[in-house]
Order: sequence, then C-alpha cells, then structure tokens
Amino acid sequence: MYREQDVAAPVIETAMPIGKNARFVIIGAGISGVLMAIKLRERGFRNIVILEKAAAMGGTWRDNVYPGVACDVAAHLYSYSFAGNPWWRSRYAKGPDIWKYYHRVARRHSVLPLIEYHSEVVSAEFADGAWIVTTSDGRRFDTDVVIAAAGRLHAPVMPQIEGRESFAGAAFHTARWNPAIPLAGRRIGLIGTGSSATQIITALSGRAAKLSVFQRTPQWVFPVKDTPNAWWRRLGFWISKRQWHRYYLQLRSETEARGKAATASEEGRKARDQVCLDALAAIRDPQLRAKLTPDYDVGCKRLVFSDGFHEAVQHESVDIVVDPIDRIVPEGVVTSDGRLHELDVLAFATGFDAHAYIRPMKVVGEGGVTLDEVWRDLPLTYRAIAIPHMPNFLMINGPYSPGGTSSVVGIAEAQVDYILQLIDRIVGAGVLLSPREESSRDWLEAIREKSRHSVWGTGGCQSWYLDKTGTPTLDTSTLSELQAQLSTPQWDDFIERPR
Ligand code: N01
Repeated sequence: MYREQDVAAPVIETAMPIGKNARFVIIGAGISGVLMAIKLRERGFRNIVILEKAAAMGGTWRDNVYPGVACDVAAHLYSYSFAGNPWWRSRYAKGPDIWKYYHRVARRHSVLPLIEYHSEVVSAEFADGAWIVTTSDGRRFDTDVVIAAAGRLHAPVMPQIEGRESFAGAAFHTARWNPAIPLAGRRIGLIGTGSSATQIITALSGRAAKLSVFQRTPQWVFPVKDTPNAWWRRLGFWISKRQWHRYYLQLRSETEARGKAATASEEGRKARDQVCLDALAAIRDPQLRAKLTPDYDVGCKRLVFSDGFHEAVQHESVDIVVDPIDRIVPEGVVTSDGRLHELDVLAFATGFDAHAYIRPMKVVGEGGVTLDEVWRDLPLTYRAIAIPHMPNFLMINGPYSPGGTSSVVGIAEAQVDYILQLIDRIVGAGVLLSPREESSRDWLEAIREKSRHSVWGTGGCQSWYLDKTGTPTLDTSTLSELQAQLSTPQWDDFIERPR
C-alpha cells in the first residue's frame, strides 16, 4: 500500500498564474462534458478540447436509440438550468428530442467546434506539472487540467451465455440498437427487465408478432402519466417565466421526493410501495402477476417509472419467460425446460459496467502512482470529483456520485460549479491541486456508511449499484443536499503545490 508521503512533491519555488491561457482537456462530449465546456468558455477560457471517442456528441442519447427510448426524469428538470426549454412536448421527453436539445445548446454555445471526434483517450500521464493525454490513434494533447466526463453507464455488458454468437438473426445490446432492422410483425427476444427493457416492452407490445422477454428478476415499476404539454401551455411557459418557474418547482419537489427512494421515511416508503403494489394488483392474469412480483424491497434496484408498462405486458403478443436461459442457438433461445423460443431478432437489455468509470484508460499521476493502484481496493475519490495523487485531474459523475432517480443534469451542474471553484484556484494561483488521501477516505467512508444502510444495500436485491462487497457505489444525497455540500470547497481537504 502506497502512502501520501511516498509521493515526492515537485520543488518549484514560485507559483505562476496560468490565467486565461490555461489548457483544458475534457474527456467525453455527453451532457456533462458539453456543460463543462460551456462553463469554461463563459469564464473566458479558449484553450479547450473535448475528446470524444464516437462520431457524434450526446453520450447516452446518441448511443440509446432503441424503440421507446425516453427519459423518466421530467424533461424540464433534464435540461440545463441556464438553457431551459419551454417547448418540451410532454412531461417526459423522448430520446431523440433530448439529443436534439443538447446538440442545439452545444451549437448555440459554440462548443461543437471544440470536439475532436473519433478520439478515444487511452492514457493520461502527469509529468512536469501538466498532463499528457493520448488517444488510441497516437495523438498527444498537452494540458493543464483534465476533466473526465465519460459517464457511468457507457460500457455495455453482454452476458456470458453459451452460443451467444451463434444466433442467426440480428442481435445487439440495447445501447447498440440497429434501427435499420425491421421489427413490426417479427419475433423478438429481449433479455433483461431493467429500465431499458421496460421502455422497449412498452413500445413493442402489440407491434411485434411476438415479444419473448427473458426475465431473471422482476422489477418494481412505478406507474407515471406522461402528460403532453399542449401548445398553449408551452406558449404560456414561454411568455410567463413565473408560470414556467412554478411548474419547474413543482416537478423538482416531486423528483426530490422520489429521489429520496434510498432514505425515504417510513410513511413516504409505504405510500410509494402502495402505488407499485396497486399497479401490480391491476394485472388480470394471476400467473402473470405472480411472475412480475418482486421478492425484494421497492427502490432496492433502480425504480422503473413507466407510463404503459402494466398494460403493455398484458398484451397477448408478450410472453414473460421466467425459466432460466440455457443457451442461444441459431434459431433462438433455449430455456432450462428445454423449450426453444424461436426468434428473428434478439436484444440484450443487460445493462452496463457501471464500475469501469474512466477505465480501461491508463491514468498515471504524480510520482508514477497509477489510478489502478489508487483504486485497487475501492474507487477512492474526494466528493466524486477529485482523486488523491492526481493533481488537476477532475471528474464529473465519478464513483459515489448521487444517483438513483435524481436528474443527472442537476448533479452534473452542482459538480461543475464546484470544479469551477477549484479551477479558479488552479489557474489564478498557478497551483497543482489534489485531495488529501485521508480526507478522501473519510468522505468515502461516510458516503458508504449512509448508502450501506439505505434500501440499495438492505433491500435484498442485486443491482448495478453494488460493488463486489455488496456496498452501493452511490451517494444517497438528494440534489438539494448535494448543492449544499458542494457550495464551497473545504480547502484544508486539498494539497496545494506550486506548479
Ligand atoms: O440495465 P439494468 P438497463 N441473463 O442493469 C438482466 C439507466 N436508464 O439498461 O436483475 C438474464 O438495469 C438483469 O437481470 P437481474 C438507469 O439508471 C435510465 O435497463 O440482474 N438476464 C436486468 O434485468 C438504469 O438503472 C433510463 O437478475 C440478465 C437487466 O438485464 C440503468 O440505465 C432509461 C443477464 C439489466 O438491467 C441501466 O438500465 C434506461 C443474464 N445473463 C436506463 N444479465 C431513464 O429513463 C443481465 N440480465 C432515465
């Protein structure tokens, strides 16, 4: 185990301000990376590069184009606070509309020209007070500050099922959906029952000739109503900022309440559970109802919100298959009871490697300490934003960020505001800033202690929230709590060295 004192501090006597010429590399052109670039530009910085591995910006909303893709956080909350959009067509926005919104904001703020596409970062190495960032095609970017904004749910997981590659029809992960493949009137297999699968089931029920859903674990689904915003309402929002703001506050308090899923009061929990139970009780076929009834606490896995799932799943074209998958064959999926489910298309709604974070990128900090070393036991961070021994290397939505059902946009904004305060210091005083290892450990232990006792840790389920020890890797804080925690940096928690 290395210790803080093992790492030699650079011996430079005078700190030189870097000023507006400071160089920034942002990794990822999703919602967080674009936000970071906008805020840096507003501060007058011009030396900004966003390295994006794909051919377009938009992260999650570029990758996920499956049928029914939408955001179950209200659209007005899933927008940047400085770029509100009165024109959202309904309470919950569809995936393509979200992508268009973020693309439009990026264009208006002149961020698109900063993006280097097809630029997958393979390493970031700290040397002589700065970072050298290298892409897979060998290009090198020298920078003063690195901001990793690669997202948590971007590495699709394909299950290890015998014969997976042998399927003769079209097969893909939900985050690699091929929109060119026709679906109407075809036999479709869907493995998984998380938020992505629920949206697909709702969209394809009655459209596919047959939709076979291979369910390993049933999900708690909270029914919501996706009310359209009529044209006069949208116009009203545009004309009256007050009316719009009132609606925003109402949405925010509802979302805060559901964001408390992990730590809700007894009373709040009971009310929420009852909504889910009532929706299940309305399923007419008792056998289907039994199949869809989870045996763990509501909110243990990420709660699924849906308008239409309970109806969709009762359509005669939908078959909820609970016998475990035995193998995949060219014709379809064979379950453990020996039944062959013949399919034309097979979709894997099997989630993401939420624990990869910025890896497999190689990160080497001061004194040659690698990220793999710092994260050997746990992904040690300070406030999910900074990493010990990685000076001037910052993250948005890093390990132990709040999660659950809050708006990831609000979380990113709170983190970016905090990062900007660090950047003001880095640039203004010309320093290297990294969090103390001890402060990071204290912070992390407090977060883990809280989340361990939340329903994520105690609710009796398996989920992507949990690490190998069964401890959730998310902070239970609501957005308001996070904003309060991140309002001012505690400078004593940082080591500051001249560059
Ligand atoms: O993935 P998941 P997701 N055999 O990990 C099953 C966000 N999101 O893409 O529960 C059979 O939730 C697995 O089964 P089990 C949101 O944060 C947001 O749906 O492990 N099944 C599970 O059912 C969400 O939480 C929106 O037993 C296998 C499923 O695959 C996150 O993305 C919309 C299997 C994976 O579920 C991920 O959601 C969509 C196997 N070998 C997503 N392996 C919004 O609207 C895995 N499974 C904001």
